[in-house]
Amino acid sequence: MTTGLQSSTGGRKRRVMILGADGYLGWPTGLHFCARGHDVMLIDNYARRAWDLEFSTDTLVPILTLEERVAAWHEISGRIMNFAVGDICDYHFLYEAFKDFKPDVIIHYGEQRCAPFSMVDREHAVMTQINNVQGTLNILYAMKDLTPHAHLVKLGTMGEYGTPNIDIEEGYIEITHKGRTDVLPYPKQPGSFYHLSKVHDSHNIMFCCRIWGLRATDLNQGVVYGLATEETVRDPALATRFDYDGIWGTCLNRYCVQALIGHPLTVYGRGGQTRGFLNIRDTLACVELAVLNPADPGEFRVFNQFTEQFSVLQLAQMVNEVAGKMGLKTGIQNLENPRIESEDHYYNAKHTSLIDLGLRPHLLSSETLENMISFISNYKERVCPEKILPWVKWGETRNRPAAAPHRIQPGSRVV
Ligand code: NAD
Ligand code: USQ
Repeated sequence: MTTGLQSSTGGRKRRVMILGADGYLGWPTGLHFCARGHDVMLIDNYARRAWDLEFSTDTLVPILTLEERVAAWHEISGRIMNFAVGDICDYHFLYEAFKDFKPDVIIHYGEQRCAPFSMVDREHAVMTQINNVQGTLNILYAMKDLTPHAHLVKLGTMGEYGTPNIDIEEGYIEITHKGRTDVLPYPKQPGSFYHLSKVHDSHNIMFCCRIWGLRATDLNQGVVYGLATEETVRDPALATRFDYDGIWGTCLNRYCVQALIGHPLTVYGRGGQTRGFLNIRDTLACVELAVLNPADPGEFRVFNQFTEQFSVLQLAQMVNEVAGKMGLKTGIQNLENPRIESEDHYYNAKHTSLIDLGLRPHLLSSETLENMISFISNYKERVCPEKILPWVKWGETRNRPAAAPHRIQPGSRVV
């Protein structure tokens, strides 16, 4: 609840710069912070919209440009957000944005975030790692040069850890080796060139905290689901993007769209792959908690940001059951797994730091799934069934574009 500036900003109004603000999570985060009285600056280069054009994918829920969304928000709420369209890999652009806005918090979502897209071929792997690593390095340099006391809140991923056969800790693990003990970064075994880019970022940020005294929180987030936040539901003009295709869509969001159109739910392999998941509302709450409780100067803090863990088969079973109750005929299909990953493994990841700071999770329930499916049913006619099956195969990524068998012309729609 926003009950006034003093309480809604946690006692201190922040100057919050959001990088990647045109994306699934960046846009609702901008609305969330602006609605709570903070000064907000949105930055994005629309890279994601360009990447969609490449294989003719599109958000299920239509979205306006940043300029139009910011104008709509102003009309609806009376509040103003600053925005700039530009590339964070362009240091001159980023430096000027930092100099003008002087953020005291930088929330960094602005990366190529998709594992299959990074595994299409050499070109996509290189692009992903250059975009992500260079962008983050530029932010670190801009912070050092212009805002050394600011707090970087960086979106990392649970996938940095992979699926080790021991409990996953929050960033660090105490190790005793040959009689000596130290607390060291938790070992990383990521599963795609995208996930690897996040590991490279973590190392670079940790190094800059150590040598320059910067402060940073790495939020190792699990897979996010849902699309309704307190602000996005206020008007269709405030909606955020929603991916469901075989490249960009994440599993639970995909299952809901598949259920809606009666497509068998696409479980890859045996479906024992277990991951951390969280509702999009909890992404916003976690990021806000990190912002209001900053890391200390020189500290590289790591939180595991998810609220529950499920196997992908368990999720499909839950969606199948809810869909059945809603009168939708779907079913579950175990597809040949396009990825190289364990399908049956131990998984127990710690995630208490954000709970200790006050997070009250929105846990997954039948009602959540029913609400999601009902909401997206407004856009059923925009679903392209040809886009659902995955086609990027980890074992076949090579030095030339992979075939895209389900490619169709931009703008085509199957009702
Ligand atoms: P998204 O693709 O919807 O949004 C990312 C945005 O960043 C896009 O709008 C894109 O145009 C922008 N961007 C990319 N490179 C840029 C650059 N060089 N300069 C300026 N803008 C740039 O992704 P999302 O789902 O909102 O994810 C946001 C962040 O959260 C990512 O870093 C992702 O790795 C992380 N994350 C996402 C999830 C999830 O389930 N969606 C889970 C864990 C972590
Ligand atoms: N999967 C299926 N069926 C599908 C889609 C996916 O079984 O239709 C499986 C995948 O094989 C994988 C798991 O579901 O085992 C998760 O895949 P995903 O596509 O839902 O998510 P992932 O590729 O891991 O990436 C997403 C976001 C990424 C974020 C990551 C968090 O795109 O930005 O970093 O979730 S995490 O998984 O914790 O690393």
